[in-house]
Amino acid sequence: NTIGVIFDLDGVIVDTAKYHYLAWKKLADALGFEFTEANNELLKGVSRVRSLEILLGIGKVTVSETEKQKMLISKNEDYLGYITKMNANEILPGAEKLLNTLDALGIHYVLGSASKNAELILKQVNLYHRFYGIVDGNDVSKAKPDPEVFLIGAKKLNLSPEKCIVFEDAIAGVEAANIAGMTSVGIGDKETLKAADFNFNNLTEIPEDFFSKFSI
Ligand code: B16
Ligand code: MG
Repeated sequence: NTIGVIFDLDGVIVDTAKYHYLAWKKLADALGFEFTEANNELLKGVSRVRSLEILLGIGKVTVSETEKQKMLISKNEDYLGYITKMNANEILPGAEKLLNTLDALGIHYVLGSASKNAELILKQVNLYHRFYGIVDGNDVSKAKPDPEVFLIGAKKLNLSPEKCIVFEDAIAGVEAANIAGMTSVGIGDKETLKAADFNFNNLTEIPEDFFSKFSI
């Protein structure tokens, strides 16, 4: 095929942001400061380590490197407690239909996520086998907005970047797709994601013939 698709995971295929929030909030509670859902927006699409730095910044807390490592481990354990209970009911509306459309058109799709738990999450919701490839937080050294994750995705698809269409819910992710020279589709608030080439509130809004405007 001459075009390919790269999907972000959290916020596009599933809503794991709510579980990240609960796990980070537990840490903030233990450290004695407030961590709101609005604060949590700042962590979307951002790597685990960077998320902790942002969180500690919000609480104006300074900790040693060893403590940071312990916090990252315990946060992830709490987070895993939530995601190991996930099932296919948590796939976001429109996602499966969109994958079916791509399958019918013979368009390959890969995952391009910052999460080191991406494989587990996709397996939990029974979508893992459908992806042509997975690029996640274990494969990259530079976080979004660096385009690394999507450029590796393009390699997996065996396509040049301009033939790739990226679905993203985070500002940093849209930016990464744009820097990579790919078509960016923002999923979520249009104003927040105004840098995207196309905008939709969610995947149910993607027209059936959306991919016909790209040369297939
Ligand atoms: P983990 P995405 C991102 O997933 C999340 O949006 C972000 O909030 C999280 O910190 C990051 O994954 C790392 O996740 O702790 O599981 O490695 O949106 O890039 O699919
Ligand atoms: Mg995301």
